[in-house]
Amino acid sequence: MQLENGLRSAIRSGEFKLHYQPKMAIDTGRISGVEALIRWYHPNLGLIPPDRFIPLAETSGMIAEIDAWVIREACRQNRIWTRQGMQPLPVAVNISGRHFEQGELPQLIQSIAAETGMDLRLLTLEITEGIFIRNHDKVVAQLEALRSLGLRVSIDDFGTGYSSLNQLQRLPVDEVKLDRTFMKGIANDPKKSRIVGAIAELLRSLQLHVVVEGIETREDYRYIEKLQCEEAQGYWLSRPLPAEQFISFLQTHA
Ligand code: G
Ligand code: G
Ligand code: MN
Ligand code: NA
Repeated sequence: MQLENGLRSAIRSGEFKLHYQPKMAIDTGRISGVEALIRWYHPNLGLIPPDRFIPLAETSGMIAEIDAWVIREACRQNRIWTRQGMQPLPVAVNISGRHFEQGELPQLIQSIAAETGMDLRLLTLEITEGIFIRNHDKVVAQLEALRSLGLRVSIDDFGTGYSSLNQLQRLPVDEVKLDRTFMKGIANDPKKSRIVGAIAELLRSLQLHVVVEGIETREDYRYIEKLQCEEAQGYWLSRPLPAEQFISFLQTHA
């Protein structure tokens, strides 16, 4: 309850911050994009991770407001970086299934783009497989409306939920992020690595862009480098960083 009350004032009080985790293009080794991840700096409790407050925000009706803040902040930051002379960098944000179902995203994003000047071709929305269980037609229609704005849609945590590869073929999405549980210990587990290889190949045959998450070690990277995937993300490259540190990371990596 206390946390819930705090959540209500957190946006107004400026207690949320975005951290940024880079993604790397596997063919060139260059930084190809970034995922924005929310953090809550609570005045008394300190840093609260999203796992602890996003579910609460979903059940207490605050998730739409938080997601809107995240999208706006990510776009705002993206514009700042571009104005500072950085190469335009694609940015991905996580959208809660609860919020997605409310159906207001296309309008919201259009107004944020108008307000911030964001080029929507640089924006990716990460959604999870769960949203496809209910209201399939409505979900598909909304995805099409979103993609017609120029942005990209990605299925996050792929492989942990309910969508089958068969279903995936009918969904208007651009990208799939292979869940990090597939990567855990991959370098020492031939069976696991064959499974990941086969899934990546299938996704590829559906013309989907594949991101592998949870690359924690050089050995993990060595392994997935050989697969037919486009991008890698994980602690091996970098943890999620505050905006200022992210810029330094980019400068040293380039
Ligand atoms: O960043 P971290 O590993 O702590 O994220 C934990 C979970 O919280 C992940 O599933 C991630 O997708 C989710 N998450 C992180 N940032 C956001 C956000 O801005 N909005 C939503 N809806 N979920 C987020
Ligand atoms: O569900 P989603 O993919 O949005 O969650 C992203 C979260 O995963 C980030 O908040 C980040 O903290 C976490 N993460 C990113 N890279 C790694 C990694 O290499 N290993 C582990 N265990 N977690 C990671
Ligand atoms: Mn994500
Ligand atoms: Na994920």
